[in-house]
Amino acid sequence: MAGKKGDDSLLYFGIRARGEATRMLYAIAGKKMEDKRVTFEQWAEMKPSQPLGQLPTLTTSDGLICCSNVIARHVAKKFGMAGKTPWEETLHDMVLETAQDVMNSYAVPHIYAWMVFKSVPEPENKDEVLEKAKQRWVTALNLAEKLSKSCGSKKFLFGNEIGLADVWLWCGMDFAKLATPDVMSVTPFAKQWSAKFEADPRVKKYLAGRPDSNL
Ligand SMILES: N[C@@H](CCC(=O)N[C@@H](CS)C(=O)NCC(=O)O)C(=O)O
Repeated sequence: MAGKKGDDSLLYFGIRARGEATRMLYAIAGKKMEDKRVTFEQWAEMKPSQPLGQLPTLTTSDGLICCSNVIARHVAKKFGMAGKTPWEETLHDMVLETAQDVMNSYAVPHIYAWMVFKSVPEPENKDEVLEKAKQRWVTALNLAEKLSKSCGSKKFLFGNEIGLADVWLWCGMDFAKLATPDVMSVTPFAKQWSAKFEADPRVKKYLAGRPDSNL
C-alpha cells in the first residue's frame, strides 16, 4: 500500500534486490509505507549523510534502521510475520540467511559480476558456473522443505499464513532468475510452494502493480 509523509519510509534505489522483501511485507500486511526510490545520481549527493553510506534504510517513528535483513525482520515482527516462538523465529531466519547466502557468496560475485555489473569478463566455464548456482538453490530449497515439513506445514513455509521466510525466499529466488531462469521449479517443493505464494491475492496484486526492474 503506498504511503505518505509520516508513515514508515523505505529509502532505496529503483531496483528490487535488497529492498523488495520489505516492500512486499508491507503490501501483504496491508500497511502503509512511503517507498522512496532514488537514482544513483541522487544517491551520490545523499551518501555522506547516511549512517552507513549504504541503502536501504527504513525510517520509523522509533528511529532509523540500517541493513536490509534487520529492516525486513523488524517489519515482519511488527506485523506478526516472523514466527510466534523463538524456535519459529529461528526457522524463518535460517531460510532467510540461507537464501541470502546463495546470492551474496555465489551469485553476485561469480555471476552478476560479469552478467550485470560487467566488472569481470564472462568466464570460459560459464555453464558450469550457472549450474553451480542452480545446485546452490536446490540445496537451499531442500533445507527449506525439510524445515517446513518438520513443523507439519502444508501451505506456506511455517504455517497457513505467509511469513518472513516465504517473502524473503521468494524475493531471493525472483532476483536469481537472471542467472537461474527456472529457479521457481528447480525442485518439486519449490514449484508447489512458489505457485501457492504467487496465487495469494495480496501477492498477485502487488506483483501486478510493481515497477519493472531486472534487478
Ligand atoms: N549489508 C547491507 C548492504 C547494503 C548494500 O550493499 N547496499 C548497496 C545497494 S544493494 C548500496 O548502498 N550501494 C551503494 C553504495 O554503496 O554507495 C544491507 O544488507 O543492507
